Amino acid sequence: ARTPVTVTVTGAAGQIGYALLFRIASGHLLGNDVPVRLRLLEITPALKAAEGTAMELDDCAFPLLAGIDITDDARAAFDGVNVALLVGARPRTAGMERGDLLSANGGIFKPQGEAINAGAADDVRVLVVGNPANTNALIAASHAPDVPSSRFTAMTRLDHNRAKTQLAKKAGVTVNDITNLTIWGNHSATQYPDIFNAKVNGRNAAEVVNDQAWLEGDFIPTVAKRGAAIIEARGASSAASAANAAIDHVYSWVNGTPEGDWVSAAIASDGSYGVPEGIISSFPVTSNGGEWEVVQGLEISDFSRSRIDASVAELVEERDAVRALGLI
Ligand code: NAX
Repeated sequence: ARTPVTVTVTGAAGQIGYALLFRIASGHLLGNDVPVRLRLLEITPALKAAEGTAMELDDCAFPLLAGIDITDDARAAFDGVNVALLVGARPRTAGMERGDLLSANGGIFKPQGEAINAGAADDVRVLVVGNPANTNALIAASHAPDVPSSRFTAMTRLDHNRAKTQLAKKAGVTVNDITNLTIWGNHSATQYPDIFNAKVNGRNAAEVVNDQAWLEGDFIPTVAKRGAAIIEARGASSAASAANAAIDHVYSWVNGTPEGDWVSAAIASDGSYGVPEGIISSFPVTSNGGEWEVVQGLEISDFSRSRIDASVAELVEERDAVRALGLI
């Protein structure tokens, strides 16, 4: 039998954790033949709730679930970790300044980066879901100097999946007919969903749709503000769809992307497309052999250029702010 893969989930007692853990344990994260050992990291007051979730996981009798450990100690949680899903974060509350938000998250992602550096397995892959995801990933990565920076990523796959469905609806097709979509930049309201390089049944999506007013007035804001629309409708933020996107991200990373298509993920920039080196920005990416690679040579129109630049500028500002706070 295969050695179980150790998967650590932070914020395991939260609502994304609740939607995520059962899918990991049932084989959706890595494959239906890969046993997993779960490590749940929570803050002390939430340990009891995490234990409740673990009881339910036990009660599923998942054949692939080799064990569950629950802890409030980051060192224990990341010891030997192969896949780390950093979901727990400090949300912005009313009246909170950006500096306070970044500091509070620095207090979470700095020690977690250090713990990953100290104990993770050589093949560790990290996905940050907790917001501000791109910058939290940058903080964690900068405290893990022994781990290649390419192993720290942030999630824009939910934005990617949202864009896919919106484009499919507009084009009157299903998501199976949509390929080559890209989310560029930050996982925030400035993100840029790019349909100019996307395809609908192999045809250029922007030409198929041919509706710039829809693109600017409907598509881009609908994708960028979808999180707020979910909160408005559901009375709670996206959870199952966020968990699903985290599953998609790791599955693509580990098992590869289909020939001829790509996905979106926020990874450390190598300077491609003029994005400053080192910031964690969303790109069109393929995965082959377990490593993300930025898709090169795409044509970037003036419209796309200005949108990408605006989102990247926001990421540069966030990086400068966490640098000024001594968090990286
Ligand atoms: P919840 O508030 O339901 O759960 C968060 C959990 O994290 C809580 O149980 C809390 O105790 C735990 N936690 C806090 N600090 C921790 C620490 N230092 N170590 C371990 N656990 C800690 O939030 P939920 O709805 O699950 O969302 C989690 C995060 O995902 C939020 O930051 C949210 O903004 C972010 N999201 C990111 C998305 C993305 O696309 N990148 C989309 C969905 C979601 O909004």
